[in-house]
Amino acid sequence: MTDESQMQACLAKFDTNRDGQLSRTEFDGLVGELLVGADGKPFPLSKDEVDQIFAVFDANNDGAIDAKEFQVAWNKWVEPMNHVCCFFVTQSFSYFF
Ligand SMILES: [Ca+2]
Ligand SMILES: [Ca+2]
Repeated sequence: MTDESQMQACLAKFDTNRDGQLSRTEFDGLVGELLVGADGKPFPLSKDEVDQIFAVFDANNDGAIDAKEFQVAWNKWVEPMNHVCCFFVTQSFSYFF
């Protein structure tokens, strides 16, 4: 899997209404699954902290993260956590294929 297809898979997984971008609500799902500690439990982030992370992703401040913004943020700081993402993408894909 290339980095790009991994990114697309992550975006597609959390884009529950399939409009090609992540709303703040959909982002909650991503944070809850992506940002997990070594023990597999989600980091205890407050709503304000998630709001801040969302704001970092949502570069143009329109309240949604489109594929381009997602890619930028991905390259910046999701990729370093690749192992985590790789793990859950593989896990969820194994349900479908
Ligand atoms: Ca969406
Ligand atoms: Ca945006």
